[in-house]
Amino acid sequence: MANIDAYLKEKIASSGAAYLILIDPDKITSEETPAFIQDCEEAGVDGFLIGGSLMMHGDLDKAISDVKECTKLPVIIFPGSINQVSAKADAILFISLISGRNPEHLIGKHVMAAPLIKRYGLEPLPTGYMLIESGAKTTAEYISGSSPIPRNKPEIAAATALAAQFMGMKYVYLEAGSGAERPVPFEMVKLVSEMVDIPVIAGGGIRDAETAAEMVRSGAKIIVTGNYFESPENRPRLKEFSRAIKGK
Ligand code: 1GP
Repeated sequence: MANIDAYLKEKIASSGAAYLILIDPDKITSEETPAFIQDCEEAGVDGFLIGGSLMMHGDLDKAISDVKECTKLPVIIFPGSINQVSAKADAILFISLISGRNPEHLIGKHVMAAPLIKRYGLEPLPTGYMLIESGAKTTAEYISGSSPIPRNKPEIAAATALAAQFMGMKYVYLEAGSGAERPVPFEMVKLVSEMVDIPVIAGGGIRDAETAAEMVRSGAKIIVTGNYFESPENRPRLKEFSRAIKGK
């Protein structure tokens, strides 16, 4: 699919918010993929993020091909590391870990990845990525070796997001971490959304439709869920999440 940035912004304009499902290649098999993608499509999901902080045995290329075989919805890489650049996706979140102060995650990895992204013809989506304290230490925090923004300091998140916008980033991502005990506080989503003009993405620890809806009411424009729908018994609720996010 061409121009994923325009696609996402059109979805946000028409529905108020977009809904992306995070697929962790470690957590789904090729056999399970078609039924899951079909459920997502029927529920009105707008696209897929694919990647993970840690990839134990999953094959990113294969996982992307599996998804793309079943859908025309965009597949966007959410890279956990420099190894997660694949020509098979439509786009890649070009993330800078702006909550941290580790130069490798602010520019180092990017220098290594940029030529590859160009060669593969992947659309980069420049994204200011912020880890937000969410209870227990998350994989993203541990792997990146950076501390999250304290959850009771929304003003730090807002100032950081504004700096990202001024640097030209197109999205800002408030991340509680996959499987987080607590999602990003609504108050923080609200303050950040009021501060910036670029779309705010919220994810991590969202396990019910009402939380997703409240994220959107607080100003988030893209909602991401991963873990919750990895369990097949939760999938009948996909539609409820999607409707809540789109304010229906
Ligand atoms: C997306 O990493 C999250 O930002 C996904 O989090 O797996 O907790 O939904 P969950």
